[in-house]
Amino acid sequence: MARKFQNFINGKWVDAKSGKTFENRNPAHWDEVIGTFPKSGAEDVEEAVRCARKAFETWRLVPAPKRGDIMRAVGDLMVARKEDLAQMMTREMGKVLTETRGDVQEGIDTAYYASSEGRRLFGHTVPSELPNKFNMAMRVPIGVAGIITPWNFPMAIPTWKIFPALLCGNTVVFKPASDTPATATALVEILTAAGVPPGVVNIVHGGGGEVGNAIVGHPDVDLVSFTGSTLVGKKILEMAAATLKRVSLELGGKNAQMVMPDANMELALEGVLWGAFGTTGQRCTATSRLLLHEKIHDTLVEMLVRRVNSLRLGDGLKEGVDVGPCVNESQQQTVQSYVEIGIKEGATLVAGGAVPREPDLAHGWFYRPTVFTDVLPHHRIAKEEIFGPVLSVLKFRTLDEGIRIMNDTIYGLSSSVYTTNINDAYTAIRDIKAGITYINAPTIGAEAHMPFGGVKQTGNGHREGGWAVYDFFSEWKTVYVDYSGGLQRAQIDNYES
Ligand code: UN1
Repeated sequence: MARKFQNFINGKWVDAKSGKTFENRNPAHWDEVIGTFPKSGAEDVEEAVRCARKAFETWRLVPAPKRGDIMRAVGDLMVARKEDLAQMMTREMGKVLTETRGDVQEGIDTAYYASSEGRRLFGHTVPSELPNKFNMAMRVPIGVAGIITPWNFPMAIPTWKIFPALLCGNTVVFKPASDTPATATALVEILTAAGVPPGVVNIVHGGGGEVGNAIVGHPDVDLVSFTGSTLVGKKILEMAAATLKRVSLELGGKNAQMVMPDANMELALEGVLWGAFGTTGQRCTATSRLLLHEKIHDTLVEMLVRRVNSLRLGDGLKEGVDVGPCVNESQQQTVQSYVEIGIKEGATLVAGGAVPREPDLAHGWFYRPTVFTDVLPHHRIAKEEIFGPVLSVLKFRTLDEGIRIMNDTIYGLSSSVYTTNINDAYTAIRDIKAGITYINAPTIGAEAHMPFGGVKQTGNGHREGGWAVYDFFSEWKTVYVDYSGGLQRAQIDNYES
């Protein structure tokens, strides 16, 4: 019997007011139902926001170090449940167990970082221009945070947003992706077990059109943090303009790995295999373009094709599987349609390009790891985010040309250069337009204590991760204390002539 899941509002597990539900299935075996979840609507969001607003009045007054202690307990509980969370996540969205363990670990790292931030949350004290006057700026909580997250990092991404939001003293209304509601539910259970009081974290399951829109449109939601597609991100920003909410968007990518002729070829090969086909290519940091210098192009393509063809597809829970399924049928169809586009545009399909026919893969949304060569910068498969196991290989002749091709995209999340030439490495670091640049490492692999985010249409300038995310989830309060006993006029009394 599939488990029946519920929303969590004001410390209580409840059904959607409408009583409607939806199913969540295992993408590696779509006949396996993981659970039924409430198909919520605006009325459920209304209730959650009301309770979060009320809880804010007490949570904002809890000392930040105390909130940090709760975050440490959250981390400890995640450590204890790491394996069972990873197994649940693999069943729910398909990526292999080593990766879902990494996903949980990213959450653990984020919890411990948040815990220590409780004893920092630094502000500034700054000298006043007037005597006997004290100036400071401190971080204060903002209010109710709407958190809308994707399915590809079902644990890590919610923790990137929820932990700093809570640590800063905000309360949360959380809408996880409909493809990964069970992992999200486990996170809320852990937060509650660690001592987060009723109303401080609320989860409302359901679709973006109903639950997501209701959160973004709600006048009592003060900030929204969203990770997902650029298309939806733009709509969120438009909708949020009506109430002038603070919005953090982490959107699409068309990340490239560039290989110079002096690079270590084995290393570059390992890098692109991991970057392009890890998580079945379903990361916003995934490598979807491989830029090869003409001198090593043919050699590396040959090495690559051999290895891509030997990647083992399968249920991510099984030992020895390299690549899991796409998350759902529509994602698999998107991949197939881009393969057809690539062929039509004149690129050469050198690996994959099909749904596998093996009987043990017949009940999952699998797609063979795919490589195109002879891709040109104007091809759609060189420009558009596919979010699947498809790699486009392009050729360049000089470092400058490589960087130009690298930057020829509306996105700017992650980037990678393989070279042993330090001058080229630093030139690339300076000239690549992306939020993240790796040297001799793949485009994936961001660490939780570093800023994460992109430029151009990958986002709207905010960062997650590390110290930077605390800027988003707190507001500056500037304070002047005049202890001179008289009226002192800034800009005037010091400059009377
Ligand atoms: C994402 O794809 O949205 O750097 C996040 C990485 C991971 C996070 C990816 N640590 O690939």
